[in-house]
Amino acid sequence: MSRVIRVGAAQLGPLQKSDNRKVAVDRMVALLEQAGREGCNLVVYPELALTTFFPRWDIEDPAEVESYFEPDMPNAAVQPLFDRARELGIAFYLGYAELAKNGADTRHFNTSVLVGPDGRIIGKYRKVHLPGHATFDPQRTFQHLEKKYFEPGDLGFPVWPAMDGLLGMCICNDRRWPETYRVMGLQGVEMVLLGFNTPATNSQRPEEQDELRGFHHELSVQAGAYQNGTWVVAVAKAGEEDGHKLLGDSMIVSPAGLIVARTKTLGDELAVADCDLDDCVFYKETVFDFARHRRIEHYERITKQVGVVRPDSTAAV
Ligand code: ING
Repeated sequence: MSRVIRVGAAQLGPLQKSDNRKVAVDRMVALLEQAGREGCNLVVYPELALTTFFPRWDIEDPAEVESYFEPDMPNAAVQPLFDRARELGIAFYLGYAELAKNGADTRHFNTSVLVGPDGRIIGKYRKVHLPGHATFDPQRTFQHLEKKYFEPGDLGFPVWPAMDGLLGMCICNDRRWPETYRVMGLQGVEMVLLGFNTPATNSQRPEEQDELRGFHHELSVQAGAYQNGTWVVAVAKAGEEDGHKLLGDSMIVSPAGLIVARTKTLGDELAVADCDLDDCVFYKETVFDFARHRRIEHYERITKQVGVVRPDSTAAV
């Protein structure tokens, strides 16, 4: 038997600071219509898909910072996307900047939601691994101030029963950390959905070749998929935003770690693949049968230590 989800990786081209939510939503709806014509059941949009990647700017005005966040989801600006997806019966992943209000307490997260084909939110994820820095860094060729604008996610790495399988989410930098996939892998995840906004150059090593950035992106996603026997769908916001280049290379990776679909441009582009969740079973029952092969008695450092603790050079072997 097979459990095929036809997935549309809905890459967005650049969103400029001057582009409002309607620009983004109209383009996402157009990709949704194409996904509908191509028979997709699930569409994955990028991280922070409603605005430009604003953490590249050191914004002093609190009101301007708040203008990038969504107090509610859905809201009037994104309702056309929710409505059209429900009409088409297509589930989707959407990344956005979340303003979380709890009474007088307001918190800021880099967030994604998984929305079912009926338009209801199945689950929410808040980005755990925030890259970059919290204050202006003059040493960098450009800023990456996610630690200024967002708190680390507080929801862990959940996995939800959905679409006849087990689906999980993460966001951008999370894909570089094996812990991200393994925590979901230990819940049996069969498809990890993620959006990303990845600068095409290294702000701390400008001479680094762009190709290396692409290689590290592919390496991270392919390893995460294979080592946990799961599909991974990784979708970029790409192209040049106000003079800053973002990586494209959106892709759909199989549990074997193979790239089965990928985008070719740096614009709005849909890459489609039929993803059979049953393809996960062989890897989960053989090479990555965690219950048979893992030896947790040797893994304690992974949860007990944050940074590196080097061995005492005088310690006896
Ligand atoms: N962007 C980048 C990412 O992890 C980065 C930041 C790039 C960190 C390359 C380290 C190396 O893809 C976001 N938004 O996390």
